[in-house]
Amino acid sequence: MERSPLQEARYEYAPKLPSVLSGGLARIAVERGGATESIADRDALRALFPSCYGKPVAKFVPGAGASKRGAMTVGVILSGGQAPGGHNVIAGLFDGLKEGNAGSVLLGFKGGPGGLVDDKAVELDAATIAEYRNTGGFDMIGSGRTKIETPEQFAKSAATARARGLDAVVVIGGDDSNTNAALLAEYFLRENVPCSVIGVPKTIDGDLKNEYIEASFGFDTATKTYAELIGNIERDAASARKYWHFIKLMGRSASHIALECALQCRPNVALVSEEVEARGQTLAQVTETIVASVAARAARGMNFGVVLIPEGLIEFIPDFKVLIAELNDMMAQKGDAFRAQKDDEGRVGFVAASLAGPAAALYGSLPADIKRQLIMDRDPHGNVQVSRIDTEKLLIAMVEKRLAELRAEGGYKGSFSALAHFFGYEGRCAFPSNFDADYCYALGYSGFVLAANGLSGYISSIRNLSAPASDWVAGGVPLTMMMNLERRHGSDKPVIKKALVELDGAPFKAFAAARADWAVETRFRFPGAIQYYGPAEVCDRPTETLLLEHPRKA
Ligand code: FBP
Repeated sequence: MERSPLQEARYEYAPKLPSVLSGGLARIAVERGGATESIADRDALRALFPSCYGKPVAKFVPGAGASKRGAMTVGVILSGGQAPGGHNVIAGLFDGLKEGNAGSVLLGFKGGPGGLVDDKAVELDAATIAEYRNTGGFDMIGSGRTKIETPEQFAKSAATARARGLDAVVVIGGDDSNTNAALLAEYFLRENVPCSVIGVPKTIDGDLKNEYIEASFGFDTATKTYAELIGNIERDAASARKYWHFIKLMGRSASHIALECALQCRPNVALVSEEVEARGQTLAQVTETIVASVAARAARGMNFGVVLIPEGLIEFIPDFKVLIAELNDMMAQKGDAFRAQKDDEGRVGFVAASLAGPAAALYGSLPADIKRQLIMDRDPHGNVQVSRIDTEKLLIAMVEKRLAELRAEGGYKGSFSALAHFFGYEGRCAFPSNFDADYCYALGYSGFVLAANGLSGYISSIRNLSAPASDWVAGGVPLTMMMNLERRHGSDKPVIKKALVELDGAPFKAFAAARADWAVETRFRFPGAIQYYGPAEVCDRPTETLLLEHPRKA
């Protein structure tokens, strides 16, 4: 494949490391805190994770490294959706390993967790790693969404670890994948498989965060990519003055991406699913929020604007939530009959006939495309594939209908011409921003230090991220600390708690304080393209979300 000039240039980029990690393995000591607890359901989790529960938080500090120095064999897995920086996690892990002992080996399990189960691995050597440094994508080894859950899958994973002589396996993934990592760590300890399991927080969605994980990697680059596109569209809208752009933004569940893009671009309307849920808003009420802005701007002669819509919105609208839950149950219970239908029309008819009450009425009222999209296959974790539901088009249709009513009543005299966009896949494989390139490299390097110290059931953690990289704090956090029990497929399962947008958090409050003005005036802000070279305040600036949640110390 021919390389672009930027790709060539990015090979030369040397990621910045926290100073504690830059002196080499021999100078990194591990400071351990006290026993830890999970965020909830402590007794149940203690019982489910007898070997891993309660381990201390680990912090890397300068000192005499107590790390294992023999040659190690480490496996790495990319799990779930692509996120910019994944290759740098692997590069950081590789460099740490080789620095620890030149004879160490890094194996890449191909195609996600399934690669471990089925023992499909490739050795990652220096030449391979060099080819992918500071580049986007997960194509070095591929990714997958296989969930390791059956006893057979666990046993096969253990067999792979034994056969390959793995000292550690590093799972780069989101909340579901890191939950899997915790289960695997527990299983390996119980079965005396001498292999550490270390997680790395990945997801553009930004919903794997807590006190110790300030951000998941990929969020920075993905939101900057979307914000560039939104800013460009805003400028086009303000120039042409004739279109309303409805932009759906990826983020399966949480609205962090939409909120971050709103803070960067100041659109006229940005919906936040968590707020819609908290207020118990119906689809009609959500529509009204948009209509109010369209009508107010039209009255000022501005028949243009920009609306941001989080991908997961409909799952947060209470009546849709009920409908989706009923659809999930129905598709699980009557799966054979459902799948026996010969085409989409048959499946939609079957579903419509199986539903009752308000869920049936809502389903019946939806446009044909949305009906079909709601019953597409779930992902292996049971999630509705919200990226494939055209919420932006549904909202355009709803707004058009409502504006027609208002016009008939004499309350609206503008013109409304809407265009639909969906930004998701465009941002997942961008060249990682300097922030993500540095952060990911540090996460990978830390993952190695955790493994070299024989720690298992930990997630690599880099904190103090709003400070310059040299001041970042590195270490590891026990995965069980982030867990609680949640109802999945009819039973209580231990899972890492997803971080949704907090309505009393600083990012939402900053947005809420400004949005009434943005809804009526044109306050667009144009972030421009990600800059890889130039002044640090332009090139290394983290997200608005991170800066609001973790203000820089003066
Ligand atoms: P992860 O949570 O695995 O990082 O994936 C996030 C995501 O990009 C969501 O934003 C999106 O809904 C989903 O993946 C799309 O999945 P797919 O790549 O399978 O279409």
